[in-house]
Amino acid sequence: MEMKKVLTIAGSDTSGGAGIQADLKTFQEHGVYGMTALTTIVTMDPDNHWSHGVHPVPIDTIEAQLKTAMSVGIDAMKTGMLATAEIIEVAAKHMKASGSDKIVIDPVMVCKGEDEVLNPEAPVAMREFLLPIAAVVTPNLFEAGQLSQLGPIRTVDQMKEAAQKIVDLGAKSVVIKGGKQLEHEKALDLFYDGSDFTVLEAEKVATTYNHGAGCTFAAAVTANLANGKDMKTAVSNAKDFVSAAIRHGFKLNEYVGPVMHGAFNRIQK
Ligand code: PXL
Repeated sequence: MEMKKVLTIAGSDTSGGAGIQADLKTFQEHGVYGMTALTTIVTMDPDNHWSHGVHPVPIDTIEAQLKTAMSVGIDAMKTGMLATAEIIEVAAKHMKASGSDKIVIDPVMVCKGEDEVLNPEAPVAMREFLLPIAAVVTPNLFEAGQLSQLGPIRTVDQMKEAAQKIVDLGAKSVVIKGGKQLEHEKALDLFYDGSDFTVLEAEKVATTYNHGAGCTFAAAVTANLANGKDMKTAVSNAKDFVSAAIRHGFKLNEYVGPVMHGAFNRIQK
């Protein structure tokens, strides 16, 4: 059996629920071979309310990882936390040079629970370098507001407007994760491929143990693309995968509860 190779260009979440850890666990669940280019290491301070420390990897080391991974030939790739405009630009250069049409951009701007944008230059650099090479972009509501420059998004109509703007900036498609943040009784996500809008509905799950849901969703889309699924199917399969992971989220400590990456395959289909 030919093994599909996937690459994540993302940060390390030491707590294991999000970032490169979420990506590798999700890739494994999909039977694809995961590779990594690590951009930052995120730590949490147990003596200060789990506040996050972001420790960037030197740019030369990031570039050396990208060269290593790209040299083997990658079937699909994704980005997560890229942290600085410089990292965004270097990652985009290597992804573009790969010629891949299966590039999933998860435009991570904040970690859950932290509401400052990691770096104000990041959305600008994402618009310029990442959206034009994206097969799909997977922003949450906040990130969609930043990428589209529409600001806070609260309704499905505003999600559609943001989706159109993101496609106008060069992305082939976009899925805006309204999730349970949206003022609606269901958890709604919006998929737009430049011609049709599809609203994906799921029951809201009453849990705060959903750390890593965004990374897991984007990684599942990437794995599905590597496995030959078309974009709409990849997005819909990924939503089922992450919904099961959220339903089985668990408490790690008093500050964080990650999703259960293996729930879809081993607890409930
Ligand atoms: O969930 C966003 C995220 C992405 N990547 C890394 C993270 C986090 C949040 O903690 O640590 C590495």
